[in-house]
Amino acid sequence: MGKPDLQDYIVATYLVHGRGDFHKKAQSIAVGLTVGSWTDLPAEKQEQMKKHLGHVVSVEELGTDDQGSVKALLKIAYPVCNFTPDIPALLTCTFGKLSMDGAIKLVGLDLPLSFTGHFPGPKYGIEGVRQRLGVHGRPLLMSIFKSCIGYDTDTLAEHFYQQALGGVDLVKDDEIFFADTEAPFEKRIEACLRAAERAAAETGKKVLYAANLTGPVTEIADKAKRAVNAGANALLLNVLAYGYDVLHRLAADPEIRVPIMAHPALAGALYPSPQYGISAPLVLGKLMRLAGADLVLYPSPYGSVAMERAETLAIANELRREQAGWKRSFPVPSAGIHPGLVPRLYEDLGNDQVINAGGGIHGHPDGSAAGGRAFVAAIEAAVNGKSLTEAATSSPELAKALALWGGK
Ligand code: 1AE
Repeated sequence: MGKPDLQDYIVATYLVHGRGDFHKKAQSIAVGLTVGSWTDLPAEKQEQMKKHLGHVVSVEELGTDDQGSVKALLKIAYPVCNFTPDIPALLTCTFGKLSMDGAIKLVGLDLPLSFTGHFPGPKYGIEGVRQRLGVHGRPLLMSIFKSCIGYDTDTLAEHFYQQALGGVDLVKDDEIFFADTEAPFEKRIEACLRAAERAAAETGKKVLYAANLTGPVTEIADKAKRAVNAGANALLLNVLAYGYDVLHRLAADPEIRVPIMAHPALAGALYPSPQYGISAPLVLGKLMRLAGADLVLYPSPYGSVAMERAETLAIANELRREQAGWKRSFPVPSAGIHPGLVPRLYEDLGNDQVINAGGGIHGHPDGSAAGGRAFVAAIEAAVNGKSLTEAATSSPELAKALALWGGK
């Protein structure tokens, strides 16, 4: 059978390790994940099933690993007509059962317009979030609420005020904030937005608040709409715990008129193995944007939950690459970020990123507002090509942060 025209196929790339016949393996995937069996089918049935049959695009051996296993890249093309236009179908039909079949990792998904055209992508993206804040020409700064659980609404609103006073652009709930009876969701949103206005009267700056969207999946869209009606200006979702399709449906809903931030919780169960799982640029880059995340958190190469620099750049590339009809998503390198790391983050990603910190803001010796100011000074220095040491001469907050955490 001749090579198919790939514009109506989804092409999955797998990294496999083993000692067997990779061509046979590739052929069994192409058939097994599509029509089930081929050569045993009578000619008439083959004709009927032809449009659903998968094809091997290529098999490339890459050499031998330390354990003597041969590595290979297999590319398999799956007909778009086998998929419903959603991420559960995409993942199940390209890697569902296969993910449990030995040393195999999904490392690429080339998606044709006949599939991606059904996905609206991010509703706001980088430009939409910038417009909402009125901030252009520099990285944004986000602070993470730390210690949310067990605090009442007034206390959290005061914490919000301190963070906003420091000059951050966004504040997000901690992703573990589910049990919020002391600070119920809508009341907390209203209180934090009042705190944002109080801070804005002093700083002149707008701040977005991403409240953590929690609860049963059957109620989550209604809850998001209630949040919007209560004045919410952003939302946070633990996408992998809920499933990409939940994000997709929230992002596609015209009544949910706020940017959605994707938290990477659970991603470590998927990407770190060199032999198994799904690659980080797919899990946290391509699929998050496909599902409609406006901002995506992921581990930075320099902080406490380190990820390979090349992988982090590949994630950012997936989030920001030009793609017809889709807005670009903000990369948010996170975890253990402090002001001393700002020059490296800036060198890697430039202006279109969100610099995000929890401990690096709240752990400042003079408190959260001072922590924010230290970051503001570090970002301003990076944008203007100044060293942190030079910037610290006019920012006592930055000087104290550098003394505590290091950085030049
Ligand atoms: C990669 C996710 C980072 C995150 O969610 C988080 O809470 C970071 O906190 P810090 O900045 O490490 O204190």
